[in-house]
Amino acid sequence: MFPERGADEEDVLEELRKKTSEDLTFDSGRILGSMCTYPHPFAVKVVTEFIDRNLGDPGLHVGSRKVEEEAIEMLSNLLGLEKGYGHIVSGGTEANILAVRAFRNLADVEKPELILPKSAHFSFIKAGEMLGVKLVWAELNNDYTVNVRDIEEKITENTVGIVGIAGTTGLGVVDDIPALSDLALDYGLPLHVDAAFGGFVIPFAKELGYEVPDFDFRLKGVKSVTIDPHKMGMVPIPAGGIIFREKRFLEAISVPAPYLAGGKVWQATITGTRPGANALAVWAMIKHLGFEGYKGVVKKAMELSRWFARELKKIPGVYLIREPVLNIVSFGTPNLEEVEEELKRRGWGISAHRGYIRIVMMPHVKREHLEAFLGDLREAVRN
Ligand code: 0PR
Repeated sequence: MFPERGADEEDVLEELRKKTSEDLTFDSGRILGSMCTYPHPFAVKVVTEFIDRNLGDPGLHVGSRKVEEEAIEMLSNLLGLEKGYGHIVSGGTEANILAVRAFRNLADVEKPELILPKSAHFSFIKAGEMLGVKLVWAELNNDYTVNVRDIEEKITENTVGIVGIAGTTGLGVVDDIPALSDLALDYGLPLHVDAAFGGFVIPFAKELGYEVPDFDFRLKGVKSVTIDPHKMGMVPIPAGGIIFREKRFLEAISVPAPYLAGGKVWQATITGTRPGANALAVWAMIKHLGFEGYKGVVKKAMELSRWFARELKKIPGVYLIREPVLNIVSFGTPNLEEVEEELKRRGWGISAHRGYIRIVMMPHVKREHLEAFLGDLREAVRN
């Protein structure tokens, strides 16, 4: 019911705290299956200070628009491109939708089709439905990377683009993007790389000596990349990223918004009014942590994931779905559903996929949390 009269802030807050007390929080260490984390305190500070900025009307917030452009430029650099074109958006879903939209609009095909791995995130289902693009699902290899030959066989005159994934949602697997890039170039098709998760992991993991395939704009067939600062970038939700290699992709999805303060304004994003504060926080976090700072975050996460994978293997009956590539470890157990139920009953925030449990070593996940989890897992499996 809409209240007739207002209440004191303290009373309202108290009620809110009570209502949300059932939520799991990141700082409790119980959330092990999420790709989000407690945002970096500096990013929170930035969002608070600039909370009123609206990038939907860049003519009003001219400075913020420039900062967004600089954030896109820095992300492009991280991904091997001197200058890219894109936006800080609401998340990986919007970023993926924008990429599919650009590919479709540029292709001029009556019955557009997009070829994507069976491991692709469900955001592509939304994209396909909204954009009238038929999704053609490609098979996976035994190691859960996409089968490049199957993608090639599925190319038709209606194909508007190909998708590869750098850090799959379930297993953190990185597809053979170099091979996909070659294929895309051979057929004159654009390749979109969904690095929503991996974008803030792979560049640093590579530098640390982990063997991960190339995945970014250094490969000429890659025309767009999704990279989400609200995952491993530690920026508050919402902060996704979409970057295109060339301006024409962005232009293909831009619509005029002629009455806005900036005069001749074009909008490419799905959202109109959209948070400037989060884009500023992306910029600020990159400036604050730098490559070395993020490398340190990724180092801890990667080491923890390797340790956790080794520990899991010591539990009778528990098996890895595959050796981890990034900081995601997924495993199966006997009586999986019962084990999942028991772990959830014991207060663990895990992500139960079909056939396995996914643990994501986000910055809030510490070794002591995982040790406690392993103890509970051992008991849950035994029962
Ligand atoms: N692409 C990939 C590869 C993803 O893993 C995700 C989200 C997306 C795109 C879409 O990103 P947005 O959710 O930002 O639109 N992957 C996570 C997942 O499905 C999202 C998530 C995050 C789920 C936190 C749960 C959670 O607690 O696992």
